[in-house]
Amino acid sequence: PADLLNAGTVRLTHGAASADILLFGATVLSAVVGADKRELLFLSRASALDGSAAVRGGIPVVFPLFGELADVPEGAVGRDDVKDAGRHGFARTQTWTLERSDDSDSSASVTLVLDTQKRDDVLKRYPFPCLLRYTVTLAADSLSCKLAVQNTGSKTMHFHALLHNYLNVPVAGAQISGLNSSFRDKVSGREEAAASGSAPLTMDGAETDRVYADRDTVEARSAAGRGVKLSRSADGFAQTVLWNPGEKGAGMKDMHKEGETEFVCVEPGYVAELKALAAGEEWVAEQTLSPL
Ligand code: TA6
Repeated sequence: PADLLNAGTVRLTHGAASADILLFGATVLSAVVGADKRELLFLSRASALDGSAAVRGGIPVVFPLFGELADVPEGAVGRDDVKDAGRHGFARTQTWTLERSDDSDSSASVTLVLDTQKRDDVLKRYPFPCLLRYTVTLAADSLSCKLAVQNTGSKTMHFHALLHNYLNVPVAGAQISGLNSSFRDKVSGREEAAASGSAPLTMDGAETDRVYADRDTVEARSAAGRGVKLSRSADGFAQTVLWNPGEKGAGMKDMHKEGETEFVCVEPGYVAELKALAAGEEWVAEQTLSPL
C-alpha cells in the first residue's frame, strides 16, 4: 500500500519491503528490499528535506537540463530551449502531485505527476508545456522508477532526463561492472576511448564524473562484495553517468561528515544530446534497482 506519511512523503510498503518518496522533487529517499532488508540508497543526514533545496541523496529526478548550460556545446540542437532551466533543471525542486497508487500481489506502486502547464514559474524557465509522470514500483526484491514525458504543447521540445541514483555502496574499492564504452570525463574535460575487455572498474575515492555510452545493466559492488544492480526496461535512458565528488564532498554543506565515502552515483540518463520530442508525443524510460 501507499500511505501519505505527512503532507510531503509517501511510504510504499510491500511485505517487508518499504520505500519513501518525497513529493518535493518526486525524490525517492529510501528503498529497503530483500530478505535481509537492504537499504539501496544513500541519503545525506545534512540534506534539506523541507523543500528549500534539492535533496542530497536518494534519487533526484534531473529534467530538462543535465548539469549546466555551459556543458551543452554552443550550437547544439535544442540548446536554446533549456537556456533558463537551471542546474539539473527544475523537476528535482518542484512539488509533484500524487496521482494514484496501486497494489498487486507482486508489488505496490505510486504515480506522481508534474504538469508544467499549471506552473507559471516553470513555464518562465522552460516554455514548453509538458506532463511528467513518474511511477515508483516496489517489489519484494526491487525498486523500479519509470519516467514518462509527454509534450502537451504545440512545438517540439528538447530535454535531458536522468535519475541521479545515490547508491548505498561505499566508494573505496567499489567495483563497477558494465561500464565498458567510451566516456566523457568531466573532471579532465577529455573524451576517453573504450577500455579493452570488460573488467570491472575500481573506484579509489578520487573525484569521478563520467558520462558513459553504456546503456545496459550496471552493477556496483562495495569492496565487501555487496551492492546494487541497475537494469533498464524501456530504452529511453541511453547513457550512464558515474559520479562521486571525492574530496569535494567535504565542501558540500548538505553532505554529512565523510558522507561522500558512503555512496557511488550510477545514473541512467538521456544526456549525450538533447532529446527532441514533437508536440503530442511521449518519451518513456525506466530503471530497476535490486540488491546484489
Ligand atoms: O551527475 C553528476 C553531476 O552532474 C556532477 O557533475 C555533480 O556535480 C553532481 O551531478 C551533483 O550535482 P548537484 O547539483 O546535485 O550538486
